[in-house]
Amino acid sequence: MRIDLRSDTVTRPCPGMREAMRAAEVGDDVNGDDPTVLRLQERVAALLGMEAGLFVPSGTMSNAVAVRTHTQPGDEIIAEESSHLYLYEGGGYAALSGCSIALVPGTLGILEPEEVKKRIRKSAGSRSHYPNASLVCLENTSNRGGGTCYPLEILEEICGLSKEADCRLHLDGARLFNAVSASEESAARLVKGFDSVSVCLSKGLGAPVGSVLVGSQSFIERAHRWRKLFGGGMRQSGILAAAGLYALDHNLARLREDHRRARRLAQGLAEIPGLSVDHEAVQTNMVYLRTEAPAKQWVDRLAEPGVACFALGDRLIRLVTHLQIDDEQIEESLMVFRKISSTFGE
Ligand code: TLP
Repeated sequence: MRIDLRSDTVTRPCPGMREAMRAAEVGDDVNGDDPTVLRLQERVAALLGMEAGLFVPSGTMSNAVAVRTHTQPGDEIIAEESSHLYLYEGGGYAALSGCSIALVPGTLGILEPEEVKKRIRKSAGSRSHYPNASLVCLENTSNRGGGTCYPLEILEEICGLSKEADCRLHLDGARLFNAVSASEESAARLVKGFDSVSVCLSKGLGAPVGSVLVGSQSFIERAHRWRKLFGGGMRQSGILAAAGLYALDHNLARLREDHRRARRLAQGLAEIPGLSVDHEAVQTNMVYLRTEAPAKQWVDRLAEPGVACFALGDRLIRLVTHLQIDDEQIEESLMVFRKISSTFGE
């Protein structure tokens, strides 16, 4: 595909990143002596104002390890109804942690504190009818919400009420740095009330593999055991961690370019007959596009001239900007969209 807008996961390591990987000093991380992995874990923990970090192979495993570490089988977790944890992680919370899930409807993926509070239920006081809600999971940015960001006050309110109800808080921050870039806040400020945070290196930051789970020292010590059980202990993983460190050095500040290009894409697409965009939702690097014709037909016709994107519903397409999409490709994809639009009239 010439212009790959399917996801920010599709980027390939640039020559500088590959060189950093080649030159990485490695050890055996299962034995805890890979210096590059240790550096990455410390760096991400410090960036997020947390005590410790754990390098894991994927965002999915990072969330699974967090849920398992925070909960007991029979507990309930609370999450937004279109969260990645619920929609796209194979039901891991049930299969790997034995938890049920209480789904809360959000607006553009963002939860209202009152709605979260209503869903928290405890076994005590219910004659043991209810499970124990013990973990609230938020996602920032919200992927299915459109790449939308939580306002800081809402985060603080949800963290406060969850703690009062004796629940732990986990943040799926696969795209936390997009939220940081779109706000005036530091990463540490945005995650302050959380007990654990998962950040992905292989989305907008452009590394080929890996996520880092951060939290308190004691949380990470317990999480270490579950990473091992889930098969996520890696050996000379400094090669991968080096890509993550390179990404943190080179690709954080440029996320705002992806956001600017997503806004340009949204604006251009909204002018094309048969397409509409909710501009309020275009806050970071994603554009969700409503189509009058079936989304699958759009995706198939766009593929021919080389524009790749995903249909995420009958009439819904997602486009994602990333570090291998430049201004020229945005203009070229708009041209292709215009051309395809005219084929629906025929
Ligand atoms: N999201 C992918 C697909 O799985 C949908 C994408 O293309 O957006 N949390 C969030 C919010 C995510 O968007 C993703 C990946 C993950 C976790 C999981 O990360 P990986 O793919 O590393 O397991």
